[in-house]
Amino acid sequence: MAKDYSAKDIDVLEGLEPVRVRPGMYIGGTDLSGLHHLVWEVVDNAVDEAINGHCDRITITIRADGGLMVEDNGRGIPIDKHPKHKKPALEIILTTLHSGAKFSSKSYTSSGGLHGVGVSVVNALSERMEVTVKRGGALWRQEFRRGRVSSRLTKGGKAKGTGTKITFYPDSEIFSRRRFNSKLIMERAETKAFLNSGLTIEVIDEVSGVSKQFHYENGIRDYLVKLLAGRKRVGTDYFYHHGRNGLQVECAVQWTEETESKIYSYANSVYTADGGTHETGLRNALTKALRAYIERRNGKGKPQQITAEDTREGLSAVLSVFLSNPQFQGQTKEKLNNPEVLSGVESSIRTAFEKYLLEHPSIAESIVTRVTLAAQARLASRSAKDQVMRKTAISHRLTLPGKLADCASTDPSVCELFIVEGDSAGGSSKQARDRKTQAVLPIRGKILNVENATAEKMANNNEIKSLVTSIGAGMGATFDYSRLRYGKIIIMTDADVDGAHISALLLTFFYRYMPKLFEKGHIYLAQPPLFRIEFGKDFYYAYDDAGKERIIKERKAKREPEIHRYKGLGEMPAVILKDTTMDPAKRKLLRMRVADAEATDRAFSRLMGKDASARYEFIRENSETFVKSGGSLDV
Ligand code: 28F
Repeated sequence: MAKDYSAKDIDVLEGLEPVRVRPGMYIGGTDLSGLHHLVWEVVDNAVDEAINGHCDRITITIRADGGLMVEDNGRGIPIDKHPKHKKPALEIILTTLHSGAKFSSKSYTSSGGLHGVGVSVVNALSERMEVTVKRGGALWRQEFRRGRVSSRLTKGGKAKGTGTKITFYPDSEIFSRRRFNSKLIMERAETKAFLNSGLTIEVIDEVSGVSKQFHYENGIRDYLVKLLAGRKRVGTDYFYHHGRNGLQVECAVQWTEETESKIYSYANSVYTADGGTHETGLRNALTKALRAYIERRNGKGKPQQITAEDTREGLSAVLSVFLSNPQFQGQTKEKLNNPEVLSGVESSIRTAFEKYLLEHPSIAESIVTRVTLAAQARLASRSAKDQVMRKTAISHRLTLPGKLADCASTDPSVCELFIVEGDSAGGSSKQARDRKTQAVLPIRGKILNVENATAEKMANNNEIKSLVTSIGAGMGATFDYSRLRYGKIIIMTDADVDGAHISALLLTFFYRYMPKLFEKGHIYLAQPPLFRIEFGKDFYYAYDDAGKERIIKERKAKREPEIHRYKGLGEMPAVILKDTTMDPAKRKLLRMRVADAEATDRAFSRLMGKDASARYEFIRENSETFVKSGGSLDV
């Protein structure tokens, strides 16, 4: 039990000025939420007395005169004089920031809403605060204004029993709205009663005349029953555990037939909406205990692998931990961070739950059935998802144009589609490709001049249709970027005028009907070589006339080199096509970027009237050249 404190146990830190200067730093804000933080701070100090076993009744009164009163029947705040500061402990606690008991592992000091910034903050933000203490058979009283002493501690008449009563009036200079929300206060009071079984909390609202009393002998068990009212529960009863070994762990757990999962978790009776290490410990404990139980039941042979996900489905639980140094994370401080709590909670609950399952075989069976159902649903849905994916892929493949030589991988980030002109090119590129990641679609003849074709003419054009189906993302308004089947779409046409024309038409088509492919840089132009220049056994490739001249000049060869001009991809040996144009490690690609969509739009409209070579020049001007340096292109 906590040792008896007195004035000497207070470590005084600083005055209250900072609190009035920046109240938001201490109570989060000066709106109604901040106003109610004043209430929670005072209530939590009274609840602390209950947690430490000295109080079993708290009364909260919303006064008609705008004040808020909290009274407990604890030991009463000490009033003995501080040996150094020569002031009563009560005065020091009420007028200095962070004054309060040094942490001791035995007493669970409050970490209520403000995490124990202390009642002095409430005092600083109150026009008036009146504190009365019953202690040592006498009634003591002291008043404060905006955190400063306004009357000395006075000893009144005889007092029966002990306790603390605090009445405060929020400062109108700080809070523009000062109406207390009785529904909110009642809810919070009820939760405190659930979390501290045996504690009676009464809320009296003098404004509405309504008052309510909360008392739960079975604490969080009653809480769970209330939470599960009307829900289809699994098993005839819940699992309850209360363990104390330094860390105090209490939980009430029951599954429901529904899929949603809700854990109400608390640390030192503060709601941790974002969970934390205590919740993780609970989840681990339940999963591991159920796994152990199932393995024991099925025999080692067939461990039904259930996952945390399976135990989460339909899980409802109230988890309450008490520890002496709670660490809360994040801005809203609604997540418990203490690492040691995870293993503490897990071991405490796992042992108890394993025992519970063995001692309640029929309930255990209901839980195992429920969790196994979740596991089967998970496996089924996973395979269904795969099924759908596969089917889509298969069905998609079934509708893919016959002339598409598709690649094996279905991962768009590695797959490439080469659009080639004519069957001969198609042939050699199909040989040259890497079947795993490179698909080839031969486009026969000149596809429609899409620039001024009507939509239905487009839609009926076989070339367009096979192109759209192969790419897999639809076109125009129905274009769905997420269904793109290839990370790179590479136009590989002969380097002659015809090839340039086809390239221009394809680019126009993509620009008009799949603009996102341009925006995201998925469109490339392959760069097949025009010339192979041989100096004896040495050989070079040139991609245009200028390149050819440059190579010959540089070599200053004695003998004339042998120059071979490639008429078209179709008559280029597959191995050379691969080495010079398709192999990602050796090729060069022109990546099409729409630097300025508007200018490109105008240019395409203008170009579609011009001859192909002008178009081709435009294309080359509008592209980034990736000179292969061995690295892979980033897409
Ligand atoms: C209406 C709000 O604040 N109740 C409180 C106590 C009791 C003790 C205490 C509080 C002593 C030195 C910190 C009494 N006797 N209700 C309340 N009840 N604070 S606040 O002590 C404060 C410590 O520094 C108390 C023996 N030990 C503790």
